[in-house]
Amino acid sequence: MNELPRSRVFVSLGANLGDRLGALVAAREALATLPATNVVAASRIFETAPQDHEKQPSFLNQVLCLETGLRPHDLLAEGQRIEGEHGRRRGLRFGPRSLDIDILLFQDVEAEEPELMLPHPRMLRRAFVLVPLAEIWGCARGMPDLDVAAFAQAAARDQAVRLYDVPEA
Ligand code: PH2
Ligand code: MG
Ligand code: MG
Repeated sequence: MNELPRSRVFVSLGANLGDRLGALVAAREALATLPATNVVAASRIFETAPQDHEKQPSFLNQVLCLETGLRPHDLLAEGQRIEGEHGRRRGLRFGPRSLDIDILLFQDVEAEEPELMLPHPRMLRRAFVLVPLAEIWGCARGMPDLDVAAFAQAAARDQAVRLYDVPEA
């Protein structure tokens, strides 16, 4: 069967409940095994102060660059399935979560639907997205021409983001 041409996609991972590091590692492995999908690059992992709803534990965050033949809604559904398999319960908006997988940018796609907005509407004001995204922005193809490094620097001035020291396995 002929495969669809693959698109580059940036995805953000976040967790602030339970085994945060385990959830990020498992999410990356699960995304890498989706049909017609591979991980092109992974940022380092950052420990970040909670945004939008501040009374909750700190997060671990990471951004991945994927290449996928899946369509945006299919990737969204797969991400939600993986969240569910890692104990995600739908609760408070912006509240604590065992695993969050958000599509940030999808090559050559803009979407304005309640369940899928692309580019992600809040990404440019979130240091926990921008700082890891800036590390792997070299993978961008068919994305808006943004100075991600400058946005990351500006956001990181008032939002705490620090490199997370991943323990040796
Ligand atoms: N996710 C949210 C709300 N606030 N804050 C940080 N630091 N990291 C997140 O991933 C995060 C957040 C809603 O998805
Ligand atoms: Mg989110
Ligand atoms: Mg989400």
